[in-house]
Amino acid sequence: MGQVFPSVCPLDCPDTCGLLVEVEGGKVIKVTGDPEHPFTQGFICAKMRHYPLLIHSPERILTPLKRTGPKGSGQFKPISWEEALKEIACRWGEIIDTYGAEAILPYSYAGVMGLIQRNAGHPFFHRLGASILKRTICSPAADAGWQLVMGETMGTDPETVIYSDFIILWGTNSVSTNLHFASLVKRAQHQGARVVLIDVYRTRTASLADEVVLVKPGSDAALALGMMHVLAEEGLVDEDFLARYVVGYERLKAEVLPHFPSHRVEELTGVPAGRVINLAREYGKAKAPFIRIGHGLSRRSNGAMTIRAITCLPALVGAYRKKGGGALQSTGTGIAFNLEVITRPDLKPKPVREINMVQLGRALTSGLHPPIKSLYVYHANPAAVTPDQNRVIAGLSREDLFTVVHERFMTDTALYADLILPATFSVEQWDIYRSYGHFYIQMSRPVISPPGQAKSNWQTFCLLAQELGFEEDIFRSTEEELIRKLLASPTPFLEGISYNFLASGRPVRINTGHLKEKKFFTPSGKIEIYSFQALAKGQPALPQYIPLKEELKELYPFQLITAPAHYTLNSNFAQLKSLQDKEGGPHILVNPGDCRKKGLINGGWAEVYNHYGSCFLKVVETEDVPPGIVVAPGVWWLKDSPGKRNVNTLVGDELTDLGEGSTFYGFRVDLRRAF
Ligand SMILES: Nc1nc2c(c(=O)[nH]1)N[C@H]1C(S)=C(S)[C@@H](COP(=O)(O)OP(=O)(O)OC[C@H]3O[C@@H](n4cnc5c(=O)[nH]c(N)nc54)[C@H](O)[C@@H]3O)O[C@H]1N2
Ligand SMILES: Nc1nc2c(c(=O)[nH]1)N[C@H]1C(S)=C(S)[C@@H](COP(=O)(O)OP(=O)(O)OC[C@H]3O[C@@H](n4cnc5c(=O)[nH]c(N)nc54)[C@H](O)[C@@H]3O)O[C@H]1N2
Ligand SMILES: [Mo]
Repeated sequence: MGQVFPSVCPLDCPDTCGLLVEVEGGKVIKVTGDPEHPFTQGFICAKMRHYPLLIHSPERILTPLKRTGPKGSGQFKPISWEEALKEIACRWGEIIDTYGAEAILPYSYAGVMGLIQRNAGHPFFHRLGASILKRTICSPAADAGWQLVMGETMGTDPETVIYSDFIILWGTNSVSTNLHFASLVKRAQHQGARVVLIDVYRTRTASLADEVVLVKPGSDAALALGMMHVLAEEGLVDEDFLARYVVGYERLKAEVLPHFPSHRVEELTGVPAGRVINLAREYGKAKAPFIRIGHGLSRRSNGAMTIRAITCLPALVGAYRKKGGGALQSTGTGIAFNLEVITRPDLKPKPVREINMVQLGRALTSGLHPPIKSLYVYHANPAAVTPDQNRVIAGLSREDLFTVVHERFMTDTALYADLILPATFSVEQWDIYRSYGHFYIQMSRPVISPPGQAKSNWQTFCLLAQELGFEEDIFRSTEEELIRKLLASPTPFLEGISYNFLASGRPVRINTGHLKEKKFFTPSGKIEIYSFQALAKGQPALPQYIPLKEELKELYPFQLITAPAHYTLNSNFAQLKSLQDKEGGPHILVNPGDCRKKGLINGGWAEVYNHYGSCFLKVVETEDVPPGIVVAPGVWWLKDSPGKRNVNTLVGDELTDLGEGSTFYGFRVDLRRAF
């Protein structure tokens, strides 16, 4: 038995699990859940049980590498950190002299979610004056939709769901993507709660639900408005709550809801009128209804509006004043920290341009002024995860683009680097974590030494700052000092939470007591069904149903759902053979009738294509997916995909109605039998 240390899961997942890491002979031999973590309660997902295999993988990059062959060929030679840093400084110096610092673009997202390592590049790139990356790939439309109704109000505490008697999982495959919440939902169910899943196909979470409601993709706002219509017609609203805490209900009732009688909702959503009525009645009559809102349904052209409409439902029935009632899209605990202590926007020499990460391919291949001449990628894998993959790869292939990738593995993105810098794992670095799916924060320290010459994001940016002669103190701070600084700039949420307690590695709940006096953090102090903020943003003042664009229906008859996979997390873990086998490798779920129509064979391969590109996926025939919809779970490595492209070749870089977010779920495809 080795020594056991507390740690935190660094992955981009709402659960942010408390871990126990067993170390023997300088190696992590086992990762389990920390039973003392109040939310994650001692169990972890199948993915993280495989963490030691990744940490000690023979595939890890251990030294800086310099490209010796064509881009993408994977030919590199080891060099020293000194050489690598000198080359970066020299190339950037030339680029800045000719084009200015905005010709340099950082690209990072969610490889590590700790506040220090995740934001480590911000002060550096601000100081450099580089272009700013709009980090919009995941949830900005969902956030914007929530925000119009609820402002800065935090989501309902997920731990209270055990007191709910009626739970809607709306566009969230919790059993795969929010496991610990799913477990609380099960507990509520054992105590008598009814659980309804609203999705576009039968996900793993369907097995947890008492009822599965399948909607036409992108039609959820119509369902939400249809439910509100029933609530209003049948007097199932909480008049007292509406009068005290809500703005705009009367106008919604008069101007919008009459357009959503159940028979029309049936046409729009595919949900039989009777079920719409029943769902609304059950919701309206529940003692404490809870809605868990996923991000998936926001990754569409009408995504923010969809979330906005759903977010109005709890207001009608006064769910927020019932223990166990409410709604959760994200806990919104970001406001607990004064993050600018780390990100340091004040270091910017002047205002700089912003580039949307969803449109990386476009940015690298179209005539921007100045052009992007250098890309610095850290804890992200754009070649695999970003929309419009063909254009992303065309951009990454540019001989004149100086690309640096800070990575742990030879990812699809690293293959296109001029220089690769070796990166660490969470168990080799300091950090402090918050969660978007619960209210605990937790610190983690290194429990093993990094192998080879691997360095953390923060250490690497400090070295780069030194090389470029940046004098600011922050670039001489250690990670531990930064955590102290973050905690020394407290917000009411951190009151009474000391560095010393956190340093023990235990999770602590942020304080939310002070929120009690003021309930809703919107401009009016009330829940805003009618929203002046929306008007100011060019949106309708009241929630509406905005249909998806259907122009290409004739050409491409299938709606493609690029859902998260159960055994991988974005592109993480997808390199492990054991998990590949469990998940089934790159595949697509197709309704049996559609298989017949298209001559596809269960277990055979299909070429899936549209005007963006094509990729090959193994056909899995299943009744779980309705006709006209195909589901391609996971982000598979291009290396492991026939044709060296994955499903993101089929996804365009169009943006959402608000928030400039990705529209991963918004594309149509056709399929043909391949081999
Ligand atoms: N088809 C499809 N595409 C998707 C999605 C989908 O469900 N389907 N999901 C989308 C969503 S929601 C998101 S959030 C994005 C995620 O996009 P990304 O965050 O870019 O995706 P990851 O696959 O997590 O890649 C993270 C990389 O960071 C590396 N890494 C981990 N820790 C560290 C570290 O400490 N330092 C450094 N330097 N590197 C580190 C890992 O090895 C990994 O290669 O993908 C999006 N793309
Ligand atoms: N195992 C695993 N866990 C993960 C991830 C992963 O890749 N794998 N990714 C992590 C990340 S980065 C994120 S952002 C979160 C992902 O969190 P979410 O984006 O909330 O992902 P899901 O929980 O899968 O929710 C997406 C669901 O939306 C459904 N959906 C799509 N379109 C519609 C629609 O129009 N209407 C309705 N009602 N449903 C629709 C999809 O079928 C899918 O089941 O999970 C995190 N956790
Ligand atoms: Mo995400």
